[in-house]
Amino acid sequence: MDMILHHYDQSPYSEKIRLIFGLKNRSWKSVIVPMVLPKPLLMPLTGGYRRTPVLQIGADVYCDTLQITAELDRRFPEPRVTEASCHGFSSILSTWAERVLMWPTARYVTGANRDALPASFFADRAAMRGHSAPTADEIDAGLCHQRHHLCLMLDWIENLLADGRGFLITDRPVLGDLAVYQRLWWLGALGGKAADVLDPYPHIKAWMGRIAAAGHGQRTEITPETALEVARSAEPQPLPSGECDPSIEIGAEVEVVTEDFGTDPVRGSVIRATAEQISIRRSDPAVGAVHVHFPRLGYEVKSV
Ligand SMILES: N[C@@H](CCC(=O)N[C@@H](CS)C(=O)NCC(=O)O)C(=O)O
Repeated sequence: MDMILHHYDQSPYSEKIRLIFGLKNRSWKSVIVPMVLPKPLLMPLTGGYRRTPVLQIGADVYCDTLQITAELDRRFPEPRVTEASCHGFSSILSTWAERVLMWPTARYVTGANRDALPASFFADRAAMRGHSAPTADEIDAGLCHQRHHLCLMLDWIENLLADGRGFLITDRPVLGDLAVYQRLWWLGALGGKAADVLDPYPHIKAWMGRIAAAGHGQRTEITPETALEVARSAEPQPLPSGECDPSIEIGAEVEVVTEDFGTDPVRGSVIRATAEQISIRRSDPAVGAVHVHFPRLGYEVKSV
């Protein structure tokens, strides 16, 4: 069954998944989603989850790049991105990249390129986090501070690579590399006005070139309507066996909610819960029954 990535080209988290398609040399279908709400042709699949990207395989919907990565490694184990032998450090680095390095990269790249973004971008992202939208003057005033913090962290990455290693953790790119990479790749995206921040970092630039060499696999565009039709005419696939988390009852009605922001809950009945993943069943007139899969890390499961 085809893999359908709901994404947009400028999305750094999506770039991580596009690179995993490249590393695994896979063919995939691309559906472009809007950068800001509303996303009426995505919601029937996810039930309210608005973040980017989302992977759809038939009537199975994978939310969050952690879950997408785990699923791609399960289906196509060679080469593994969540390599067991370095999973600890790789996960620590990935979590640091996407929860700490995340902020100065996001604020600097969007601030420096504010003219290249849709007019509603800052209001949309502020609302997603429960804030009011910053003014253009506030954005400009913060740029120097964000760049300074970003450079402190770039120094650490440059230092890691200065011993001549090819990749951050092992002899090939794994999850931790891809998570750091997606943050830094974004510096060159949008209008390109943040790209020069990498100029003093030759080791980082060379490492980024080695990762980019994976490419994106074979991509074909399809419409969002076609993706909905694919879900409607498919059945969710049987779930892999694994040790279940006894604290979550199968069949229970729950809401899965992101812990950070973009917190629209996704409601459904539990079909599988392990220490690392939760899958719920829900239905929507546009797609019929779908299984929606989330990682446990970063998500709360609430009984309703
Ligand atoms: N933890 C999520 C974070 C994804 C994320 O924050 N993506 C950004 C875009 S790169 C986003 O969702 N922005 C809001 C949107 O696209 O609606 C993941 O790993 O997939």
